[in-house]
Amino acid sequence: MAKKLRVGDPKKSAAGLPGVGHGLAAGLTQMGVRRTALTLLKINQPGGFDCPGCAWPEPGPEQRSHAEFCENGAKAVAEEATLRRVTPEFFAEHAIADLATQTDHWLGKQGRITTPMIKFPGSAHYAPIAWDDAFGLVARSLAAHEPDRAVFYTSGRTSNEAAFLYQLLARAHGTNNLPDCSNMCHESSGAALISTIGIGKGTVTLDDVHAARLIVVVGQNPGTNHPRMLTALEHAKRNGARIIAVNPLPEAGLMRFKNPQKLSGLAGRGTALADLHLQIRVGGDLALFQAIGSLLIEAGSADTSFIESSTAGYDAYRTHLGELDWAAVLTATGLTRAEIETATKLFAQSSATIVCWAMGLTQGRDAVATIREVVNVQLLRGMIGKKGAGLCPVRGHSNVQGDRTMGIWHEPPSWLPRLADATGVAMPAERGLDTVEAIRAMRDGEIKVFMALGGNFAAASPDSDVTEAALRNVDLTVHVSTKLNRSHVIAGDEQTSLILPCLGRTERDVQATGEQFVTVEDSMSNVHSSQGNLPPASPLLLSEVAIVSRLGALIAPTLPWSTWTADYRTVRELIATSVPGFDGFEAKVATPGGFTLPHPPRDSRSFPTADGLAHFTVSPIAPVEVPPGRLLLQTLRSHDQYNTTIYGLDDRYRGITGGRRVVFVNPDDLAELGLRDGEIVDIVSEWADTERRAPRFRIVSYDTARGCAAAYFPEANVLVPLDSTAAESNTPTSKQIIVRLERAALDAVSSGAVSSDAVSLDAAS
Ligand SMILES: Nc1nc2c(c(=O)[nH]1)N[C@H]1C(S)=C(S)[C@@H](COP(=O)(O)OP(=O)(O)OC[C@H]3O[C@@H](n4cnc5c(=O)[nH]c(N)nc54)[C@H](O)[C@@H]3O)O[C@H]1N2
Ligand SMILES: Nc1nc2c(c(=O)[nH]1)N[C@H]1C(S)=C(S)[C@@H](COP(=O)(O)OP(=O)(O)OC[C@H]3O[C@@H](n4cnc5c(=O)[nH]c(N)nc54)[C@H](O)[C@@H]3O)O[C@H]1N2
Ligand SMILES: [Mo]
Repeated sequence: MAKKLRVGDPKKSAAGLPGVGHGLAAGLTQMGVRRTALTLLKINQPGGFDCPGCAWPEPGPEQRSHAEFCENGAKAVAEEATLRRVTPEFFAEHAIADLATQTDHWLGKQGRITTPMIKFPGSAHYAPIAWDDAFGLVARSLAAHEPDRAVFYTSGRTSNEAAFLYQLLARAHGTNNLPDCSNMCHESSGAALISTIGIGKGTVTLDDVHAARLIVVVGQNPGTNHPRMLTALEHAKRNGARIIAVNPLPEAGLMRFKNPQKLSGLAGRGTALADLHLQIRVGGDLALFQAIGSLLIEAGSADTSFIESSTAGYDAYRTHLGELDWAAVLTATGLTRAEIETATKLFAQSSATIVCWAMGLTQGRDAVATIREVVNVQLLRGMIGKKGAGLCPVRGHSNVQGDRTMGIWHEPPSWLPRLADATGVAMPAERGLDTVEAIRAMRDGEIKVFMALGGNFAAASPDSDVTEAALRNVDLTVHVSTKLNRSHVIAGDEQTSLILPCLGRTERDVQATGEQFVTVEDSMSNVHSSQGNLPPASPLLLSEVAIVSRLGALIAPTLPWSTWTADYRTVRELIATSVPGFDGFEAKVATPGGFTLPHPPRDSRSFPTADGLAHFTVSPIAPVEVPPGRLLLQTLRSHDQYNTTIYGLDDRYRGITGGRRVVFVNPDDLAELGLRDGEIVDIVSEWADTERRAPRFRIVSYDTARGCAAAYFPEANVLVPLDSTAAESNTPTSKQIIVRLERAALDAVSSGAVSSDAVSLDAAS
C-alpha cells in the first residue's frame, strides 16, 4: 500500500535514539537478525569492510568505537546485504517496458541481481547469459569501432584495485573516455584547488577537525549525508571550537546533535552545534567570502608573513576587495552586513579555521570561482598546513577520491608514462569525454559502446529525458551493478544491453590464491583495506576486479589479467610502481587503519604549483540573475536515499513522510507568487534552448532563503539543462535552476502522466 504524503514540523536536532532505531529497522527488514549483527559490527572496523555510505574518515584504530557507523550507513549496508533477489525468473516475469514504469524506490527494493543478463535487439525481456559469452560480446563490440567510440563510466564505490584495472582497460583499448560521478560532484573542488594550491584534495586530517577553533560548514548537510562528521563536530565543540553553518536551509544536523554512540546523546538534549547560521541565498557564497575577506583585511587580520613567504596574487586580490560593492554582496547573499560582520569576527578570532563544503558549493555556475574565494580567505589568514586548520571538501561516495587517484579521469594523469613503461602499453594522450560531454556524444550518435562500473548513469545525470535518449542511442550498454536501477530498464529497442552482477563491499571475495581484500581512500587521503564477511548474494557473482580482468584479457591479451585476479597484491604492486605516494603500498596498508597519502600543502606548507606558491585569485560578483516571478531551485538529498537509491519515502528531519514530490518554498515567496502550502504545482525550468517540466509537486512552505526553492534529486533531474554547467569544471548546475511554479492542470492525473509516488500524494492533498 502506498503511504500518503504528510508534512509535519521540521526537526531541530539530528540522530539520538530515533537514528539508532531507524538504522536497525532498515537492517532487520532487509537482512534479518543474524546478518544485521554480522554486518553492522564489521563496518569500518580494522579487518572489516569500509562503509559504502560516505567518504568521511574513521578515527584511528585506538579511538574507534565498536559502532563506527551511523543510521544511514546501516541503511546503505542493508540495501546491499538484503536477502531479496532479482533472478532470471524475475526478468522473465517483468517486461523491460513494465519495469520502466516503476519508481526508483520500487526498482531498488527488488533486491540483488543474481545472474548476468542480456537484452538482445528487439527483445522485450532480459534473459540470462553465460559470463564468457557476455565478455566475448563486449570485446567484439569494442573491437568493431575506433577506441573513442566507447565510453567507460565509473561510480565512486569502486575499489582502488578495480578502478586502477578499469582505467588501464580503457586506456589499453585506446581512449581516455573515462567520465565519472565526480564530474557531477566534487570536480569543481578539484579544479579550484589544483589551480590555487596545486593539489586537488583537502588539506586536513580528522585530528585537525578535532583541534580546530572555528569550523565553517558551507553547502553541506552532514546530519543526513555524513552523519559521522557530527561526532567530529561534537568533539571539536567540546574542545571549544565555534561552528558557522552557511546554508539556505536550517538543516537539523547542523543545529543540534544527539550522539547515538553515547548514552548522554541517546536520551538527552545533545550538543548545540552551529553558533551562527548564515541563511544564505543559493549561489551567494562567492560574494560572502569576498565580503569576509575584505573585512578581514580592513581589520588588519591578514597573516602577512605567510602571504609574503608562500603566496602570489595578494595585491590584486586586495585591490579587488578594496572596490567591493556592498549592495551587490547583500543582494547576492540575502544576508545583513551585521551577520557578515559577526561571521568575520569569528574568523578573525580563530587561530585555527577549517572550511568544509560539499554540493552546495560545487554544483553552481560559479562553483570553481566560489571555492577559490574560500581558498582566498584561508590563505589570507594562513590557514593551510597548520594544525587544526585547512580546506575540507567533504567527498560523497566512499571511494570517489581513491578512484581519481587511481586514474579514473577523462584527462590523462601525470603518471601515465610510468604505467606505460611498466606495462608496455602505449597510452592515449588526448583528453577524453567527461559526463556531460559523453551524454552529448551519445545523443549525437558518436558513441557505440557505453560501459558503467557501478552507478546509475540514467538517473544521476542531468536532463533525464535527454540522458535517457542518449543512452538508448548507443549499440551496446554494459552495466556492472549490484542492484536493479533506472539505467537497466530504459534500454532501447534496437539496442543490446548487458547487466553484469558483481560482489558488494560486504561480501567475501575468494580468488585462486584465497580470500582477497581491496583498498579505498577516504576524504582525507587515508588509504585502508576493506574486506567483506558475508557469503555472496549468488554463486554466479564475480568481483569487479574479476569482471574488468576477464574483459581485459580479451582487449589487451599481453597483460597478466589472470594473475591480477588471482591475487590482488599483484595489482597493488603495479599501483605502487605507477602511482605517486604508493611505494610500499602492501606493507603500509597492512597496518591497522592504513596510511595517509602525502599532501605537500598539508604536510609542509609547500605548494606543487608551477611557481611553488599558493595563488590568490580575483573573481567578479555576478550571481545568476533570476527574473521576477521565478525561483532558484536547488536539488538535494532526503534523509532516506543514497543518491539514486531510494531507501524510503521519508525525510524525517525536514518533516516529510510518505512521499518525495515536494518543493520547499519560503512562505513570503509563496505569498508573493499567490500560491499556498499544500497546492500541487508543476515545476517548469527555464533555459535558453527550451522549457523543461516536472509535473505535480506538493508545495511545502519552508524556512529557506528568500527566492530559493528545493526539491529532491533525482526526481528533479529532468529540470537540469544539459548545457547548464559550472565554468571550468563542467559540473551540471544541479543547485541553481531557474524555475517557475505552475498550478498543475487537473487532467494530468487522469492522463497517467504522474508517477505512483505522485498519485499517493494526490490522496493527501
Ligand atoms: N545518506 C546519504 N549519504 C550520502 C549521500 C546520499 O545520497 N545519502 N550521497 C553522497 C554523495 S555522492 C555526496 S556528493 C554527498 C552529498 O552531501 P551534501 O552536499 O550534504 O548533499 P545535498 O543533499 O546535495 O546537500 C547540499 C546542501 O547544500 C545546501 N545548499 C544548496 N545550495 C547552496 C548554496 O548555494 N550555498 C550554500 N551555502 N548551501 C547550499 C543545501 O541546502 C544542502 O544542505 O553525500 C554523500 N553521502
Ligand atoms: N540533480 C542532481 N543530480 C545529481 C546530484 C545532485 O545533487 N542533484 N548529485 C550528483 C552526485 S554528487 C553524484 S556522486 C552522482 C551519483 O551518481 P552515481 O554514482 O552514478 O549514482 P548512484 O545512485 O550512487 O549509483 C547507485 C547504483 O550503483 C550500483 N552499486 C551500488 N554498489 C555497487 C558496487 O559495490 N559495485 C557496483 N558495480 N555497483 C554498485 C547499484 O546498482 C545502484 O543502483 O549523482 C549526481 N547527480
Ligand atoms: Mo557525490
